[in-house]
Amino acid sequence: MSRTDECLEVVDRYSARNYAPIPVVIHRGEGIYLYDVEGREYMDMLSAYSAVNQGHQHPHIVDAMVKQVKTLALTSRAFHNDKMGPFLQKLCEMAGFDKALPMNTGAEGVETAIKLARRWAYRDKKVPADQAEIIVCEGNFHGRTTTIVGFSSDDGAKEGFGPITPGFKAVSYGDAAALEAAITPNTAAFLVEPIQGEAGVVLPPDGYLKAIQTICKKHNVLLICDEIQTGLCRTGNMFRFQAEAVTPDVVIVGKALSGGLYPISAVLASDALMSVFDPGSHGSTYGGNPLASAVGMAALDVLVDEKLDERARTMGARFTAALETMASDPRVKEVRGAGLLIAIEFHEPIAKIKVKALAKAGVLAKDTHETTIRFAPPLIISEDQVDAATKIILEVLKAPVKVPSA
Ligand code: IF1
Repeated sequence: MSRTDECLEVVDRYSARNYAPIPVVIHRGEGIYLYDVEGREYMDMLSAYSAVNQGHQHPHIVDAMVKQVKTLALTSRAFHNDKMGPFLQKLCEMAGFDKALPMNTGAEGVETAIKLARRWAYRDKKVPADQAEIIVCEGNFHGRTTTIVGFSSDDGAKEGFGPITPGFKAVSYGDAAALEAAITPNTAAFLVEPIQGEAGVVLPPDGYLKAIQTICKKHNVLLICDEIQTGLCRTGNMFRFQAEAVTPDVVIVGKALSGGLYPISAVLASDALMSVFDPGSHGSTYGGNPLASAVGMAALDVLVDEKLDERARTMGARFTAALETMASDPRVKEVRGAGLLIAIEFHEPIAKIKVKALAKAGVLAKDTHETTIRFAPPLIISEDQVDAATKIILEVLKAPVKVPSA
């Protein structure tokens, strides 16, 4: 039995079946490369869903992590540690916000923003007790807690997990007029992804972010941007909202805040908004711990020092241009994206077959919604690596396939 088969067998035996990964077993990573247990090399075109924007095992972040882990990892928030303050200062200054609240996973960041919006609605907007509403978008993905899946439009993510947390309603994504029509005096916030990731890299129309900001301001509704996937240089700016010179009231970051080494998320807001949290109202055993703070600091350094926003723009343009040479293929519906968050959509449900063929050819990418393949390599990717990856991708995508009958 191969090493791969042995690994798959033990996972099959002991792991809950809440995923169906492609049957590749990764053992080691470096930069844009992953190596499986057989020693085969792959180019990573997923970056752990944009958590690894800085590349696997980035030496600067690994060094910071190793140094800190030998000194101090966790105190809880019952005591101060000497690393959290400087980390949050750096994050706030980079993002242009007064204050940050550190958590661990993206979903916890989203939950934090929801709690912030509700408290603000009761304290400042004077919404009657327990009547606050938050507007979300159809096709959203914000995580997997019971509250968050309750307002998902994906049946697979929510089915059987009721009763659903009340206080959310969904409007069509990219439709500013629909948002305005849904706002009531009890609306606390609009929670939105600047680009929808899970939905298949769905870009709203130009001017949408600006329009929703204007509408939110007009109606005294908080604009909460979930930048967990789009932020931290992935789409060619430090944050996607900068593409339309918008300033949200609340921003949620996660994933690449650690360069993939550790779960770190944070919510950013003004002093006034963040003041809704008083001692005892929110927290987490691990949030803001010194190990996370040292890793987060180093991860932010790399984004800035290596100008990964610029890199995402130039390499993204090169990658997209290569994929667009397939635009004339009748099976291709669209190539779209921003920076290095790119998708190719087919008219036919061939994404899964193609993703498996790509893995065989040494390129790891992820299908979504049967017809779409996402490409999101680490932002440190070089020109030569873009060319090598897109050469393989084009060869694999152009090959004819038998479409599975439904
Ligand atoms: C999984 C998708 C990506 C996110 C946004 C919050 C979270 C995520 C915009 C929650 C997480 C992940 C989680 C991962 C799959 C993945 C994903 F396909 F499901 F949508 F990236 F595209 N907001 N996205 O994208 O963050 O709690 O996971 O740290 O397997 O669930 P988390």
